[in-house]
Amino acid sequence: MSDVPGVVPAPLLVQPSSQAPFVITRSTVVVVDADEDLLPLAVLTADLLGRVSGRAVEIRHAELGTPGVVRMRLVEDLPPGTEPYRVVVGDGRVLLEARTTDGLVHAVVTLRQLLRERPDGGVQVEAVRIEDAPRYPWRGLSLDVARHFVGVPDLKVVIGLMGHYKLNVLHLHLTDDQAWRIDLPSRPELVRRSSGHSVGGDPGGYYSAADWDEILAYARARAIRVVPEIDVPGHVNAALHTYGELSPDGRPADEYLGIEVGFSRLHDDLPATHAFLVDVFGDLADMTPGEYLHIGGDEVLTMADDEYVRLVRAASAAVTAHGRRVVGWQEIASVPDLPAGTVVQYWDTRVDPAPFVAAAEAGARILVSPASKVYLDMKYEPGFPLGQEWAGTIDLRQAYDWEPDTLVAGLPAEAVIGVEAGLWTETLRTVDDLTTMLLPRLAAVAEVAWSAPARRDFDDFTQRLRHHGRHWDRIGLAWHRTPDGRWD
Ligand code: TNX
Repeated sequence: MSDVPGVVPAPLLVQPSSQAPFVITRSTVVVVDADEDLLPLAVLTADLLGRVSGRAVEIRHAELGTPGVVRMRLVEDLPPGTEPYRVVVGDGRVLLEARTTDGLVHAVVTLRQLLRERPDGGVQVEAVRIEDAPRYPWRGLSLDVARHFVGVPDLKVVIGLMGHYKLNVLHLHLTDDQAWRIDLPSRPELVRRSSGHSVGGDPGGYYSAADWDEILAYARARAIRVVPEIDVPGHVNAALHTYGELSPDGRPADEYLGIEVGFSRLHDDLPATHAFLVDVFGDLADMTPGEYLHIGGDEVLTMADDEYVRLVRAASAAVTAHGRRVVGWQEIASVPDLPAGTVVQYWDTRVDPAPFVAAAEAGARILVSPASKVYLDMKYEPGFPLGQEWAGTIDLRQAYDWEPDTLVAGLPAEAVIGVEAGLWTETLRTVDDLTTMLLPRLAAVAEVAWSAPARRDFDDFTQRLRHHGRHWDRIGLAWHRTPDGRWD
């Protein structure tokens, strides 16, 4: 299959041609329709082409018949959905087409991956026609900013990588036992009292309302939606540390900076609990556009089933009251009558999936995040200096060679809405730590989520990925040269 222009995830159709390549020259311009929505993307593209070539690339509105043109436009003759796109390179020009700006973002990313340095130091793209569309509508990364805080500049690095691999959902795990990382207008005490540290006493932090807007906009410009998570009714020690009223003895819990799980919990019979749920999910809904809010629901090890059901229902009701859909970890599958359209996130490969399959059969949508394949905080190999090992080790091939549709026996394939990688940060302290765990495995997960099964082949993937290793080096990202890749 190796039509190696090095695009990851593999597009649906790649047709090299013998026409003249596109070469960035002094006369290269980006041409867009006079459509306000397209302008920011045209600016980004011109900037990118300018940076890689060392020449200033301008933007024009008129249709130019000259070579050296990157033409960007919205069209209708593509498969349905917001994401399909087309890239046509030949006769010294580039045509980028999609139905929506999100589709055009994907086209620009593909173009970026096609750029190659010429022996004379210039930059060019070989003639090719690419037609592409994703397999799944939800291609996510879940990032834990609670165990170790990830500040806005570092978060932008992660978002940039997601965009480069056409991932479209950033799921932020904003709260946990150790800390609360988002400032909510009705509950300012949460970050004031419970955001100061990270695991092991490392520095903490939180996102202000202005930070949050900046994150949303940065993601949006890269065709990425943000799904924030406030984890309840377990993983709540940070909230218990802020508010004594959330515990039966009325006393604030001690700060917790270890890495145990499952010990903290809300209490259904305390009135403060219900006011808390209404406020925090209400604020989160007000601050975040988009369809989904994540309520957590995982690893509540010290609560009777009936109380768990009541609390998950209360959190879900707080979300649906704002017209949003609920996302929750797989444990919520045990709750009868989840709201219509709820997304249940499969993660724990160690337990019996029967309740989970039953929820899917009853209409839940399933997001597939098997810890043993896509928890990218798992070590690459035994003895790796970063990460954990409770779900095993995950090398590049293991992150690549699996099938979302058939992973869980009995799961109806049409219930699967997508694939989400996870990055938990108990052991990850710096942006270099984050990118070392993400690269190259994030590219593997992205291909699982985007590319048609018939287009997937590990050997071909590592061939295409070779070029990406050079790119990560060039832009100074830390990454792991996995023995099962083919690096220079
Ligand atoms: C399980 S995955 C957790 C997290 C941990 C992670 C570490 C899930 C829903 N819960 O609380 O951080 O393992 O890999």
